[in-house]
Amino acid sequence: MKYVIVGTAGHIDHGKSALVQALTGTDPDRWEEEKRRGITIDLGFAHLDLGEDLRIGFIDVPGHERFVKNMLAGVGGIDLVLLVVAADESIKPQTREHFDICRLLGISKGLVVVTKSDLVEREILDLVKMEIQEFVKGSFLEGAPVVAASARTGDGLENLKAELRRLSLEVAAKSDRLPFRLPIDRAFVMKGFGAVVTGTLIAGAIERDAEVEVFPLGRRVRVRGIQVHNQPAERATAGERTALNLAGVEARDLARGMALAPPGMFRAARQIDCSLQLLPSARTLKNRARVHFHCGTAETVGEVVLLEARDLSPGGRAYAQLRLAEPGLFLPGDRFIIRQFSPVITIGGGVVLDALAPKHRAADPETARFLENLELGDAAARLELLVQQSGEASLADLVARTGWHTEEVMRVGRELEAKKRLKILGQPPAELVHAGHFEKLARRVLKALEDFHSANPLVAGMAKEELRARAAGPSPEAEPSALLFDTILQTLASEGKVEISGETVKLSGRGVQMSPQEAAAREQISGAFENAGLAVPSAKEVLAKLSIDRARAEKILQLLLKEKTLVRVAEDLIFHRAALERLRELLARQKQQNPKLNVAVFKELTGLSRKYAIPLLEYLDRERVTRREGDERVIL
Ligand SMILES: Nc1nc2c(ncn2[C@@H]2O[C@H](COP(=O)(O)OP(=O)(O)OP(=O)(O)O)[C@@H](O)[C@H]2O)c(=O)[nH]1
Ligand SMILES: [Mg+2]
Repeated sequence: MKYVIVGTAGHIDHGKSALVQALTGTDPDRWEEEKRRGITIDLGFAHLDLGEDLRIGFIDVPGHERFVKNMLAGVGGIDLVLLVVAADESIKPQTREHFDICRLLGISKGLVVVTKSDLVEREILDLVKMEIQEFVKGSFLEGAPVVAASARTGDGLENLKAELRRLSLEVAAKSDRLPFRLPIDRAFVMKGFGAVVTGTLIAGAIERDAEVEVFPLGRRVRVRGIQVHNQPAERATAGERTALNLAGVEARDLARGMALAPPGMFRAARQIDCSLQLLPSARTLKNRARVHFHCGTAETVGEVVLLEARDLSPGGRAYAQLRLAEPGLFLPGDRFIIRQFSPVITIGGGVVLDALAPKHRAADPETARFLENLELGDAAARLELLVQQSGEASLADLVARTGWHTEEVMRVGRELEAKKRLKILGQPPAELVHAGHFEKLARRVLKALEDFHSANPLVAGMAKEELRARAAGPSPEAEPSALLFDTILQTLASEGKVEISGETVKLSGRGVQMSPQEAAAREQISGAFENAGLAVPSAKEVLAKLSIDRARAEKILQLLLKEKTLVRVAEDLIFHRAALERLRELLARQKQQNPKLNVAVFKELTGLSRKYAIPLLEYLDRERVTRREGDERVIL
């Protein structure tokens, strides 16, 4: 069974609802107030089977200018528009406005019905048809059928059904390759079931018992039951009129304008980078103008930040950032409508290019160029632009920003990786890094090491964390992630450019560079401690005997400590490694005779005074050579 969604459009009282009722037998005007006033206020729904293989879901919209916002909540997901024009009135303001909206939303198929054909003479009917043909020239409806019909007499209805069937069979199936998304157009309580929401499923598929996230609430709820076009179902797919019974939420917490999507995948957005189109009938749009924003079933007010010029002329196009008063789930490719703040009329629309962009300032040509590339590029070009813009981006961020499944981001990412445009890091994949960014950081790392070695000839290398901070360049927030930084170091090491030992990194072949005088000092220091055995002199005494200045002497001492030739056991107690090793051997031998010893035995064994013995024993405890037990120690 193929499902197609048909939306009505047209001026108030032109017979939209009567036509839907004549076609389906269902009165789409559900409310008492609608029936009493004889006008449609909110969306109405009805179904029609045209053959065994085709079911049409009608969304009937109000024509009244005050309810265009309700119309906008219904028209977002439609496949076909039924533009209704009354034969006795022809084209009127909301005929134009609704038609503009359909064009701005990129609706690509439809037909025109001249209703109330029973009210006019043949010549008038022909005249109206001609007017309509003129009116739709150059639009998606040029050349579309213009069918005369009467809801009252039934005239023309069979012809209309035949045209509807023909066009419906031409409608391309909506892609279910994108993640599930349902903009909510109604939320209510159903007795015995609880919260129910309805909407046109605009992407993906949803199954019973699935968990979904409600945007912008951020709440997770379970799908307890599904109906597709009023029939119970296990699953709903893109393009279908869908009702979901939700567990874990009250109907009063849900409303039109919210949207459902897979949990944890997307983020509600407030700043929308877009390509904006102004209707020729609109007034010049000024930078920072306030507008009403309609996207999917959502509606809020927003401010337009124009990125190219200070204002946008009627009929013009521009890249812009919309700053919204309330957040919502909007993804690249979504079409939207803007209406003048006051008086409220439709003035334009556009397409979302990026809903997770940073704040832009007005008249920012670089951002405008970026958005142009984003708009015109294919999937690979768009993904590359997003990765390039942030240098490195987590897979999760890219999923939220593109609106694609993780697998799709990875598929396109691998294509780009094969072309050496980016690198995919992590196992499982966690990050995408632009090749240019990677190279820039690698160059910065090498430069930072070069600078470090020149400034610190007596230090073996640079601490990793310091190097990572230096790789960020002037802006600290640009510091590479640990994963990226490690990958850069590994790459440079495998290219033989750097050497990593523990937490220290140095350029290959670089490190400590000493003058002959410094090398001699180093020997002197090392020798002084080694010769002293365990009865070591203070560092101060050793350094005082050197012929080089105090600062350099101190650095050489640090170097010896760092490379562990010398070991600092206490504040002013430094030993040579060899002496400590001999001590360990001594204790190992002692253990054969008696694994226990006290301070007195230790002093006797080593010939040391208390001043050395106590810190050394504590050092041995720390090193787990000995373990203290009361006044004694056990040699381990
Ligand atoms: N004679 C005649 N009257 C019609 C026909 N279709 C609708 N009407 C009448 O026109 C009036 C308006 O019809 P609706 O179907 O409510 O018009 P609508 O376009 O749905 O109006 P809104 O939803 O408020 O925009 C009603 O009184 C209908 O009975 C028709 O084919 N012939
Ligand atoms: Mg109506």
